[in-house]
Amino acid sequence: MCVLTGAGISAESGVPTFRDAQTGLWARYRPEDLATPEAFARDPQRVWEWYEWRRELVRRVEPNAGHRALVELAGKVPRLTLVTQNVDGLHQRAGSTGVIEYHGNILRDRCSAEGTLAGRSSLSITGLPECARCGELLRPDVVWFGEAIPRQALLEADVAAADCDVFLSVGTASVVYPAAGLAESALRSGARVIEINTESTALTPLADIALRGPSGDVLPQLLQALRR
Ligand code: BV8
Repeated sequence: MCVLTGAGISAESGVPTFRDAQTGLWARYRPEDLATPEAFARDPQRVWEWYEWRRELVRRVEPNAGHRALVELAGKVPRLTLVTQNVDGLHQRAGSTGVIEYHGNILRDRCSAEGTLAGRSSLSITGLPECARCGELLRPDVVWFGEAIPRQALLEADVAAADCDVFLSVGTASVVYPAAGLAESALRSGARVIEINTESTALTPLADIALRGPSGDVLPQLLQALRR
């Protein structure tokens, strides 16, 4: 089994999805305009403000029944590979292991020049975090639009999608590539594709089964059915 999750699985934990109108302060910004290397080069302060706001929010929330159901599901099938587009780390906090963080993790910093992970260092005069080794700005360890997926994650997810018997897509609009291509790859390899989403998406017409509802309800129900 290969599972791909998106922002929808964290929605019931209180993490706004990308397609929701961003609440409050960020209502006027589009993620596509902030989550890019160009935005960071142009205005690192504003990009860091957005990520700090999201980090604080992620630190305050808890995994929900959907995250926990995937932990239990992993014990019920011969092999389950969990690929997430989310950067909130909630799958790991729920107990999932071997999580493929396709778009990185918002709670980690990395040096914008060396690419290496960095502990939080001294803040520069502008209040922005700098690399203790080279003095360049730190950035969140996430994949921005226009940036490549980390090689290891790309390869492992490709193999899991091509090899699986069942591909489960949970809480994603299936708009962002190459993540959205994983379900198509599974279909081409003859896998059954199941989608769990509160709405229909670009994947719905291609899926063998589309379960309509919040993942915090549907995933536990799916598990219940497996227990019989
Ligand atoms: C790449 C990390 C090439 C950062 C993210 C034109 C110009 C430029 C680029 C492109 C272009 N056209 C295509 C591209 C490629 C681009 C792309 O796909 N753009 C889209 C907008 C068309 N992709 C990229 O740029 C990727 N890189 O292509 O690089 C390359 C190759 C080699 C060398 C160099 C370069 C990188 C994309 C990664 C971007 N980073 N996140 C951060 O988080 O800050 S993307 C981010 O948005 C998320 O990670 C996620 O992937 C995406 C949001 O999507 P979803 O997760 O689906 O969430 P969304 O809000 O959209 O939907 C929520 C869903 O949940 C909905 O369907 C809703 O109905 C449902 N839902 C809600 N509540 C529930 C629920 N479901 C169940 N239960 C509920 N309770």
